[in-house]
Amino acid sequence: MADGVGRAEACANIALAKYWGKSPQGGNLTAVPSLSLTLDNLRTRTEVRFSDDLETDEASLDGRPASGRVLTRITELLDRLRAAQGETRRARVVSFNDFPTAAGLASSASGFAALAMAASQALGGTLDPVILSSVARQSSASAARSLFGGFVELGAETDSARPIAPQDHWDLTMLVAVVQSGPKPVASTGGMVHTAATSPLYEAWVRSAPGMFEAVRRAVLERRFEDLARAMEQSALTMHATMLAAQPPIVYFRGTTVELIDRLPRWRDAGLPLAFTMDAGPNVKVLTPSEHASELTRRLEEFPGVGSVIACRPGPAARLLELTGSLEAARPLTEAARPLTEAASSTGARS
Ligand code: 2P0
Repeated sequence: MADGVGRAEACANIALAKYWGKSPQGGNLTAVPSLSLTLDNLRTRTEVRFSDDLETDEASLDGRPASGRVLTRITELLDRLRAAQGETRRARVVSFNDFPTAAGLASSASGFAALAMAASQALGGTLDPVILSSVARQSSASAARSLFGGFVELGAETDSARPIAPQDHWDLTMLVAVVQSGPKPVASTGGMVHTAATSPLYEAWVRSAPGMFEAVRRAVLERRFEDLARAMEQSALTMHATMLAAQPPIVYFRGTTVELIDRLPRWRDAGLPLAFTMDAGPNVKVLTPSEHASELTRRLEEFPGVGSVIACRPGPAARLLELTGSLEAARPLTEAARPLTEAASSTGARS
């Protein structure tokens, strides 16, 4: 029932096989396929409330009013859903991340996934994750993947993401080593356009990314950690090499980033299984079988220049939240609908 209000929660995801670059077809389709892991510990909660009293959409993100490009992107997503539902009211959006935003992890992926689900619920629209994945993708391609839990792929020039293995497929932990730094120097969208326009390596990236994606995909499905490490590190480093060759170059690395990616293979050679990746920022994300997570966390926390380490396990699909009480305290609807004892003891994948 649409009463003009919706609430949803979505987890961020980190790509194991990277996307970087838009398809020439437009529509924010991606030039290369990507494969991600949804992370349980980096969540966005969003409430959308349509109202006759508003003349424009309003949004507050982590307690601060949104404006400029951020607000425009929110309005554009709402416009697509309004058009589908014949809705004319404007909306008030309240959203917060349950991870430290100062860590530079504020993610458009979890944000637009939660927004798409909450807004669609508020309008009485679809809750089909395949359709919501397409809605979110048009705003931010990585957001398409956050509609689903576990391991998720988004094909090149493909409208929606799809899950390839559930949350409990493989007991891995992703450790986010937060490298202290200022704000992001180049936003992703602009960085991709600039890379495609000026990097002589871009064509080679678009040609080679599908092979790396296939290697990551196979390693995930067969749970072969060494193969996964090789393919995912090559994917991240080839992506960054392509940006480094742009004119002027896009450099997301900081000193600590370089020190870490030099040290990590030595820890691996000494017997600690790990695989690293990096996104459009200086933080290093390190994947490891969960039995090695505490040892690796200790080492990362002691590493000079690492401010903090956030440990994440494979996370669930985006889901609706109870509409009663505060947004912060609202339980996922899937849990609220079940007896408390069952919800508390459940560790399995959710649909
Ligand atoms: C990824 N990244 O596959 C890659 C790897 C960052 C590096 O997708 O322009 O916010 O909104 O579609 O999805 C981050 O870019 O970019 C991203 P848009 P998005 O996760």
